Amino acid sequence: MGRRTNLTLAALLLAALASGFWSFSIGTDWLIDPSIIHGVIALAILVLSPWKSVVVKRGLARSRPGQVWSLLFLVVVLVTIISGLAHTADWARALAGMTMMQIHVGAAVVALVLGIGHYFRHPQRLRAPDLDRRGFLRLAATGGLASVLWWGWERLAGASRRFTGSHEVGSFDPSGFPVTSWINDVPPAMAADTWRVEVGEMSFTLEDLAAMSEDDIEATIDCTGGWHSTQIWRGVRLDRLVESGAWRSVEVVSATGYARRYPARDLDRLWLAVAVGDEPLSIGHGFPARIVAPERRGFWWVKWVVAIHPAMTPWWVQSPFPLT
Ligand code: HEM
Ligand code: HEM
Ligand SMILES: Nc1nc2c(c(=O)[nH]1)N[C@H]1C(S)=C(S)[C@@H](COP(=O)(O)O)O[C@H]1N2
Ligand SMILES: [Mo]
Repeated sequence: MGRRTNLTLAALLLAALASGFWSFSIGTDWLIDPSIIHGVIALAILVLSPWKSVVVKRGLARSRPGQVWSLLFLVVVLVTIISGLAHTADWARALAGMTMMQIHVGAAVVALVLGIGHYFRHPQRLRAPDLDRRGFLRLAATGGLASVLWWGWERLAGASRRFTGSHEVGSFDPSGFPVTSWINDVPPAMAADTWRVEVGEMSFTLEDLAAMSEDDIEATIDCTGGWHSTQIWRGVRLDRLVESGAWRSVEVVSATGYARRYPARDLDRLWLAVAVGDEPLSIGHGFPARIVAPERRGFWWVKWVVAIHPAMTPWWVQSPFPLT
């Protein structure tokens, strides 16, 4: 009995991690929201807690070395679940200088490490009868209960969110949305008159870009930190800036070294923006120029752009999430 509970928990934890990163990576609305799948999987862990608590009591009854780690694991899993629920209910956007989402993902990654240790201290094997009819009925009941819990939580606490799970802030107010970095980039101050952006063999000044800007783009920036904001941006579409060629991708590089690579076929859906809501970009929001990438999550919206390199490299030759 306990073995089956433990194995189901192992599967749920891995599925929660996978669906969490999945919902982090999407920028377009799909038929099924990964954030819903993620929520149901996560709540299924709670559904199993009465059974798991029997295992825990039995384990703790025989004192063994290393149990402190199991208890730490328990605490970290609880922090992960509670911070997830707190994000959904919008209890607090930030705690101790971190957003609720940062706490959530940070705790989930620590839980993965502790969980691997826990598994190797308590290895469990799948046996053929686990996959019989009763096993499936049990799984279905767990999934059903978790779905009902998810639905109830959504009605009770779920503040209105985008399909990514993000909350709206300061739309159409160019100073109303947060200045955010992926990890620890500090806004670099750049002089408007000496700044240049290198695009392949060419180079443009801020004045050039302002003169070439013809598009007003209404687009939603949706940070994986858990907020989104819709603004009117102005800039130059990248397919008008980049010399045409048989490129496979373009890499956009920031003054800080932060960079992302996009498929060349997306150049007509990406802008180098110099203004938001009729005002120049503030330093924090990417002055002199930043990428506006509708349908892509915030980490694609490279700020403080200094170079755009067309290349023959496929766009996916990069880490799925930035590393700096
Ligand atoms: C041990 C792994 C994890 C557990 C147990 C877990 C648990 C939870 C829970 C309980 C919620 C609230 C669900 C709801 O209100 O419907 C949630 C929401 C969320 N989690 Fe996780 N999580 C885990 C890992 C991750 C990871 C690795 C990421 C991202 C990389 C992530 C991203 C999110 C997001 C974006 C939401 C908001 C979804 C929404 O509001 O609809 N989670 N998580
Ligand atoms: C939500 C995830 C989990 C939490 C919070 C958790 C927590 C705990 C705690 C606090 C104990 C008691 C202390 C100890 O004996 O080490 C324990 C025992 C145990 N856990 Fe976990 N665990 C989880 C998932 C798993 C998984 C995925 C497995 C294996 C696949 C597993 C296998 C075991 C076993 C075999 C015991 C010992 C039972 C006994 O000695 O009778 N647990 N767990
Ligand atoms: N150079 C650089 N660009 C960056 C980042 C960064 O850390 N460095 N963070 C990205 C992330 S994660 C987001 S959500 C947006 C935030 O843009 P904002 O500060 O204008 O809200 O910028 C993106 N562009
Ligand atoms: Mo972000």
